[in-house]
Amino acid sequence: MTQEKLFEEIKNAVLNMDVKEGARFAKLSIELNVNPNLTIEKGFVCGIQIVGELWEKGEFFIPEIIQAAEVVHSGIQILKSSIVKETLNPIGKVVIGTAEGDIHDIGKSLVATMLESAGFEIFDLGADVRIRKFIRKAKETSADIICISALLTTTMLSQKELINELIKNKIRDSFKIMVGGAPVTQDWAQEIGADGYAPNAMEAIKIAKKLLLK
Ligand code: B1M
Repeated sequence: MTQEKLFEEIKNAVLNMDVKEGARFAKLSIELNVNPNLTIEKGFVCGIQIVGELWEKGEFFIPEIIQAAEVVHSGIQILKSSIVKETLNPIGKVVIGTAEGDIHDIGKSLVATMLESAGFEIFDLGADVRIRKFIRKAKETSADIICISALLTTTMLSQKELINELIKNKIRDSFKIMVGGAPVTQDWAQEIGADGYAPNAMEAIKIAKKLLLK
């Protein structure tokens, strides 16, 4: 099977909300030695983006999107095992989660997986995470970076609140803050005083490495 055909089958599995097929093709991707990052991006992520477009057109509904997201999650979980880690010893510690009130976790999980593959130790708090929980975990683990993802224009505000809370507690300089998520921009990151912004998971690796040097 060609790579293109494989990616097409994966997109179809996401569109058909077929977890079994998604898993089967993720395993096939490993057997065929296809770059797992490419399979995630051009197969699973492309699939969920199309689902998003169909939702906007009113052709998909929430339960179907949840099921399609499940296909993406399980595919990424399988492919994660074949993403080669760059180093054995952690190069830095990252606390990551999705902002409070936001249950979108695919992008956040992808960023976590990529950072882990780049050698970061990851403390993934999941989705809908309270600011207090981010701060508690970052203190407890002596994290270098706190990564906060937001997919909704409403929950983006939590990124600003996190920074304000760190300032209020006089610990702003203890951690670097990286923000991301579909509605987030470089301008927003600057406006709220974040240390870094990444538009996608690959870029998140570059930015996180840069932040370690600062
Ligand atoms: Co929702 N949803 N959703 N949704 N959903 C969006 C985000 C939306 C854009 C759809 C639309 O209207 N076109 C829209 C947001 C509008 C807005 O605020 N601007 C929306 C809405 C409105 C909602 C609800 C309010 C709908 C409702 O109930 N009426 C509701 C909110 C629930 C909540 O959170 N409280 C809701 C619910 C859901 C589902 C549960 C059904 C499901 C989520 C399932 C899950 O994640 N487990 C869902 C989904 C799947 C989507 C879409 C279709 C896909 C999101 C996704 O996973 N993309 C999305 C439409 C779209 O994006 N086209 C949509 C793939 C993912 C890999 O991309 O997350 O952008 P992304 O991550 C990228 C980058 O952004 C970046 O790297 C990632 C990889 O490259 N990145 C970071 C992400 N985090 C980062 C952090 C970083 C750095 C980079 O550093 C910290």
